[in-house]
Amino acid sequence: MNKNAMFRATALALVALSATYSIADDNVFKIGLILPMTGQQASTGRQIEAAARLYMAQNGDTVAGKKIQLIVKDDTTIPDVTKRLAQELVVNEKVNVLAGFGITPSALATAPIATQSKTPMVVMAAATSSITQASPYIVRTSFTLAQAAVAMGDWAPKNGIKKVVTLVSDYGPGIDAEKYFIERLLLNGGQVTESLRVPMRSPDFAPFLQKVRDQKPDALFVFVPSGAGAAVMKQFLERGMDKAGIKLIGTGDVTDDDQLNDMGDGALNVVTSHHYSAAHPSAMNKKFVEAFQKANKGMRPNFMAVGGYDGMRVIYEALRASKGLGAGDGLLASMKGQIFESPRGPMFIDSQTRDVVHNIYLRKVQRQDGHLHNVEFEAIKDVKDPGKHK
Ligand code: VNL
Repeated sequence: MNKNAMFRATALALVALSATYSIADDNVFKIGLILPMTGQQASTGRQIEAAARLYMAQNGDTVAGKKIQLIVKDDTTIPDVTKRLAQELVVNEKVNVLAGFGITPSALATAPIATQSKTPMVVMAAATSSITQASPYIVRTSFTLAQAAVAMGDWAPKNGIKKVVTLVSDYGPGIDAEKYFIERLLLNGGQVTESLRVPMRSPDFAPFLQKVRDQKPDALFVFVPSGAGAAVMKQFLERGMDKAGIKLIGTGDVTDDDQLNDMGDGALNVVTSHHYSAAHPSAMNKKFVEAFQKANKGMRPNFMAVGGYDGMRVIYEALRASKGLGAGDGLLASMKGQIFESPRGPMFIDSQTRDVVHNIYLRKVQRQDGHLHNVEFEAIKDVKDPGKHK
């Protein structure tokens, strides 16, 4: 081999080596963000990715001397795919944190991987109470259906709604919403005449709504996951349920800010309970909404976006507090107990449960500056997940 060829061979070998080493580069901190970017819950992935990128654009991509690398993977809304991607991210990419998780089954499928690999797992969307108990490495920045549903179970009977039919998506969060809403409604002297469950995949609400119409309750309480609310609203109005005197109530998933403005005047005055509204009147939220819309062709952030934005905050500050030591247990310890202002209002991560504690608001759909918004009119402060004490 002549000198030149030898030099080239060495250089090539060095390139190959550095490619291998870059995977375990101590100066890089990797966040594996697994989201439904396609499939039924694609809007959730779109919102969370946009929020994570906004957080990075606003706060820089270097923390405690480490370069933050965001690796986004599409689980196509299929839990087995979420699990496989998490495994690959942990084993091949050596990610420091797993994050995202659009639906409960995806979060539950991944929990054992977080436990085995001691990788903190930040749940930014999924909202069944039991998720945080599936691994001691899980921290949640979204919300729980139990938190939101209890607030509605208190509000409705005090506001003339006594006889209710419930209609929920037939899986974890829907079953939590049903259970906690009913328990509270009954306690307050209300009555549930029927509890309906619709399949989570490709639901057809029409036959269920017909049944509700015939029963003429004071209200229909609904939980459907983010992205399905517009279909419920459309069929509710098409069947003239509102004209028959039946009110639509629910957790804020049904008047999702991602879709609300296109639902039309039929959505006016619908009351829901939730932790986030794009119309939340704080300076921080106004700034957040404006920056989010500017970076995303006018897209309005919804509660998923806020779960993603706050999840990034929890990760950044944990890395800062653990002085750049991005290893599992230290990072996890610095996630617990974080207390800060979110665009949703004040929030903290309960050190014991690793779950989010925040305000739940009662909101009514109204027109503000020409757009439909969930306008908050009452706040219940510092709500812990009621699902933890059962
Ligand atoms: C879940 C809960 C998903 C609430 C949602 O939208 C939601 C879940 C995708 O835990 O699967 O709005």
